[in-house]
Amino acid sequence: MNPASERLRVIEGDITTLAVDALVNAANSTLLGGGGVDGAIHRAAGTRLFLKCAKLGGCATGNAKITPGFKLRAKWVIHTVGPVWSGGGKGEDELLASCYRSSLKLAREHNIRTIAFPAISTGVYRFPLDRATRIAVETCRAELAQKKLPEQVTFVAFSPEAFATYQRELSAS
Ligand code: AR6
Repeated sequence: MNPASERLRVIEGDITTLAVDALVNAANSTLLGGGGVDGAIHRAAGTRLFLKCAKLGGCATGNAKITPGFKLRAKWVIHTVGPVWSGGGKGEDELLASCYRSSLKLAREHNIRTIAFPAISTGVYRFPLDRATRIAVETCRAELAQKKLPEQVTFVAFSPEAFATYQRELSAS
């Protein structure tokens, strides 16, 4: 198996187009859709995703739930709910790390080999990008060092700035 560092990569683009086993969605606690990446995933997956999500009973911040990907190229969507940034004193860092850990745990339980994450909480939820990127990379790196699955984690940056931020963090030891 490759070392954990070789199993993490960043690309810039639209997560909904990727042919990975699972996409992670930055959802809200209702799981009933919204704007940003959540809206894009629901539009691309079709109404069956909404109907499936409506039966899940919501999701707590820091947790994750899984559905099929329906019309997406990805077989699965893992819906996780990031924290709303409110200054950093409300457990936001730990809740964000928990999103990554919970998503990777669900992925392992479904034998998912390849998974793509958006920059959870860094849009509407206003988590500072540098800080969120560090948590994303450190948390995934630590998980991959301990587990065989997923084999590869792709971080999907939606701007050149986010791409550069991930690259910087991925090249830091
Ligand atoms: N592909 C990849 N990344 C994207 C895409 C895309 N198609 N679209 C946006 N991003 P956000 P949050 C990036 O706001 O902050 C929703 O309404 C975006 O640039 O989607 O966790 C939910 O329903 C940003 O870096 O999610 C919740 O109510 C990142 O995805 C709330 O927003 C996350 O931005 C969740 O807020």
